[in-house]
Amino acid sequence: MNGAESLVHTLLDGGVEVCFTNPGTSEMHFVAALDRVPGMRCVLGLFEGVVTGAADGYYRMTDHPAATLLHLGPGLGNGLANLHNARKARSGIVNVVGDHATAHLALDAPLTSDIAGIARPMSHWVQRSASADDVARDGREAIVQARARPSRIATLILPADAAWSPVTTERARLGPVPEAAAEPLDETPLAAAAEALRTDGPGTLLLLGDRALRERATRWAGRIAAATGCGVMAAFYGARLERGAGRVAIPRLPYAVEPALAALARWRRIVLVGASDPVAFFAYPGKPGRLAPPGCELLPLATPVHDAEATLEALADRLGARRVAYAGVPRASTVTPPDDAPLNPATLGALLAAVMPEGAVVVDEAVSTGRGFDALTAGAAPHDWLTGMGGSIGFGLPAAVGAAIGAPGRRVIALSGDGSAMYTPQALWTMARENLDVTVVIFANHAYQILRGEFAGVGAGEPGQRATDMLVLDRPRLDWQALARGHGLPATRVATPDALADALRRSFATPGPSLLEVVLA
Ligand SMILES: Cc1ncc(C[n+]2csc(CCOP(=O)(O)OP(=O)(O)O)c2C)c(N)n1
Repeated sequence: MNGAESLVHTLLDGGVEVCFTNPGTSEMHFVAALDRVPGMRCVLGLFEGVVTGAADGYYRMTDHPAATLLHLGPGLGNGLANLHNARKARSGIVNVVGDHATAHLALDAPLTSDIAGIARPMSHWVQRSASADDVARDGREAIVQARARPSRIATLILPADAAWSPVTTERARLGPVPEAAAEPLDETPLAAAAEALRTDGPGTLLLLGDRALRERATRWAGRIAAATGCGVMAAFYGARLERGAGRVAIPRLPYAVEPALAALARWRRIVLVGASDPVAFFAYPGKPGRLAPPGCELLPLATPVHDAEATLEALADRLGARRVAYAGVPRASTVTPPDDAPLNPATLGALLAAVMPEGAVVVDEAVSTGRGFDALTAGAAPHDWLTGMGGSIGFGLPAAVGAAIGAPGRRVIALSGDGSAMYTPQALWTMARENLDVTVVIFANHAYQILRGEFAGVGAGEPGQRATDMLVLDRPRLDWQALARGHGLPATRVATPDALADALRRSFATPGPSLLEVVLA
């Protein structure tokens, strides 16, 4: 057995069963090992941002890390933006990054670079295997890191000679990696949260993030709210929010500063469960960075090291709310907007809520078009909602690839601005190659629309011609039908509600991927 085969065995033994890859010469022995060691699902991405974003989407749906295979420093560098998003989402990933054979490093060949230096800002753990004999130990530690609680990004640098040399010890395989346990809950914050809710429920907000956004946790939050009159909200970004008709209403904190301030203005205290002190995305002249009102008390109850569901259950118990009934969100109308209605964020949200199939996984990179979707889709058939946690666009299409692989049998709906989709359009090819059940909806407004608002918001005034040219995507217009077909996907262009509803329903009923271009301007 060589080092590469030892690593593939180690990954499989550790429960890492999917590898998103974009290899080069230094990774050829790892690629060969994928042939010789059965069991790994290997998925090729044609750009490293697809590979890392897919690993994020896969983790979000499975709570299990995938591996990535990346080509030295430049390959890893191409994947960093989506590793940043994955890190913010607390998605566990094992990156395997090939490197030159150790003796070759001294020659400073063209692809030589500081791989560990490139890896470190987006990795919690970085290790270079010194020899084939070390690969199993290092690989196992990478998996332990990726399966920690909260999960971590582990980057294992695999020199070509460590991959191709035979393993000379007995330690080529090290066996399974146990599931990391949550940290036990502290009594003091639990008692403080219970006391606050008991004495001033209507002045208290439960702000949920991380795993507190899963349905079972939200049910406890719903019971606590029903018993105490407290509010329940989700942080603006959530790795996976399980929501929809019949489930507890969990409105998301708005993105923009003024509506976010307004949403939080009335609370005297905020109990944080998997969420952190809410802050604005950016600084704006004259606006606060922290969103909680002055004087509002913050009560941190559980962080991602804790079990959010057990925390909320314990809190419900203290409040005598174990058996309290809560009202689920009523089912949204299944009637789509009339065909003569304009396609705008309001009609698009209502239409989506009307036709979304039960069990759908929505990957939301709809940016300005999707701003109102939260309220409008709250009563859609039960579904999961994934957002790009790190604010780095180009997350949506790759994450949809990983989500579809992690949740087979469920329809993935990737909602994307046209600007965002152009960062990682190669994901479309992987959807076609793997025949993934993904419906890609491109909101073609031919602009970086959100930045037009941000331009004014930061006090930059009115954009002139040169500034405007940096914010619009005209000259030429992108042809999404041609782009989709070029990547192997059937595509439709729609400009009216009926056409969109028909195209969505057809796509949901047809196995495999398709792309709908929604013409908004
Ligand atoms: C990696 C990265 N580069 C640039 C940005 C800045 N940025 C934020 S939104 C945006 C434009 C999004 O355009 P689009 O997806 O078409 O959505 P729209 O704003 O038109 O709704 C840009 C460039 C970013 N967030 N991440």
